[in-house]
Amino acid sequence: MSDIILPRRRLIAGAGGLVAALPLLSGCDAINDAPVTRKILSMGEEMNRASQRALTDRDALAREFGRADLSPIFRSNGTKLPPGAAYAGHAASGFADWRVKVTGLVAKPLALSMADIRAMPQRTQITRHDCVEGWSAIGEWTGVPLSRVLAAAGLKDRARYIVFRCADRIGDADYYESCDLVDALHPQTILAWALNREALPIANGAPLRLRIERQLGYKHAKYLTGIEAVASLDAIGAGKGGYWEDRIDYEWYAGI
Ligand SMILES: Nc1nc2c(c(=O)[nH]1)N[C@H]1C(S)=C(S)[C@@H](COP(=O)(O)O)O[C@H]1N2
Ligand SMILES: [Mo]
Repeated sequence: MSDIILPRRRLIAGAGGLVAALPLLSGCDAINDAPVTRKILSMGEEMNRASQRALTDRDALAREFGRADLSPIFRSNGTKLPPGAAYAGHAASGFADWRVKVTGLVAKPLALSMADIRAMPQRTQITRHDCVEGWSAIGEWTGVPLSRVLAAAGLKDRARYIVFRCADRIGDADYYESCDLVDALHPQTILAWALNREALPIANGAPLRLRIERQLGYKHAKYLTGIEAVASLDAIGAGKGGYWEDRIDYEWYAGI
């Protein structure tokens, strides 16, 4: 069994706080010899294989495209301009005073300016955005990997989910989203400030939006104001992990 457990341990260690969440079978006890135990262990082994496959798949990269594939126009959906004087003021001053707060289960809470974010290591990726409403678009995104921001803040062991807070309100509630640490630490999960090598347009989430490339469009929170590490989503919004998840039957894990 060690050939199964060891890669899982490595993978899980890479995800930091996930370590305690996933049970590992120990394969070296004397009781292994009892036939019933052996049967149960081999069932566990199959489950290990299945969960390893699932985790490995979730680590895979989303397809990346070339510049020739870029959509001529990257349309906007949902909020196109957050209402209110506060956002208008930020937009008028080029988001010079915009801060993205990193809070919750972190060793060192942060309040990052756009200059701070641009000074961190960057990643550029050309990916396809898929909206459940039935459209797709290919865009080139540049931003800081979320893993870098979380590393700078220092995730505490109890952190299991990352909540994304947004500046816009739809109807009676603020837009928000969340993901687990597999997606939060995925190399293509970035906080993007540029679309097609230009400053992110307001309609697409200026000054900063999430790109979480293995999931559907509504997970890609725009107008980011906060990033919060939590142990549970129960007390956030209505507890289903996102604005649309709380209201209609959109899946929390919207994998593509
Ligand atoms: N803050 C915020 N983020 C949001 C939304 C929104 O209304 N508000 N809409 C979501 C949906 S449904 C989609 S498809 C994408 C659209 O991104 P775009 O406007 O850049 O096309 O943003 C997502 N993120
Ligand atoms: Mo969407």
